[in-house]
Amino acid sequence: MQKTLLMITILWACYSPSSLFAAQITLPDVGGGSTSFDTTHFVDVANILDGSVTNPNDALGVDLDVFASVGNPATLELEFTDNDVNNNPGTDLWIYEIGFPETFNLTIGGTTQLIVPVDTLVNNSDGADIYVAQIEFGDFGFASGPIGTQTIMISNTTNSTPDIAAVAVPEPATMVHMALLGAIVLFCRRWRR
Ligand SMILES: [Ca+2]
Ligand SMILES: [Ca+2]
Ligand SMILES: [Ca+2]
Ligand SMILES: [Ca+2]
Repeated sequence: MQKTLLMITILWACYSPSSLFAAQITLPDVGGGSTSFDTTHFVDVANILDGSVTNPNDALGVDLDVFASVGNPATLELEFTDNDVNNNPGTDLWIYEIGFPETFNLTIGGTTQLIVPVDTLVNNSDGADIYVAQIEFGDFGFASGPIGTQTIMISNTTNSTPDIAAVAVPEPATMVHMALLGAIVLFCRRWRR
């Protein structure tokens, strides 16, 4: 019985490797592509530091149809609690912004930069344009590896109202997943012999 279950599991793994990614969410990338995020990689806590922020918790999670609107002036503090925040190869923090592409200030570890979101060429289910800011932690002065803070601050000093729909760190486990997939493919090939 156990052997049968094992064989079924191996067959499932051999023929459905994509199901290993069941805990992942796919969101639009810049220029019409898409990228997968583990569900834990989204930001976890939202606090209003000052000013008026409408629906701050809509910056959490994966839903691009609802968003936090950061008033003028206002500051939204976002914290990751169940996932590491590292300066990995490639961009490290993606912030989704909806509708008109509003700029905002982003503060991480005491450094502030003006952020300009880029069009994904994809709309949400309400027909609103989806923009994304892909942040490189090296631009904020962080070395490779853990950046030493789990908190970011989005502040608005302009006349616009940024609409923050989702904030996530993209796939620090991509290399692990690829290695795992490679190992499974290798194992399946050997098992079939
Ligand atoms: Ca998280
Ligand atoms: Ca990086
Ligand atoms: Ca907007
Ligand atoms: Ca949202």
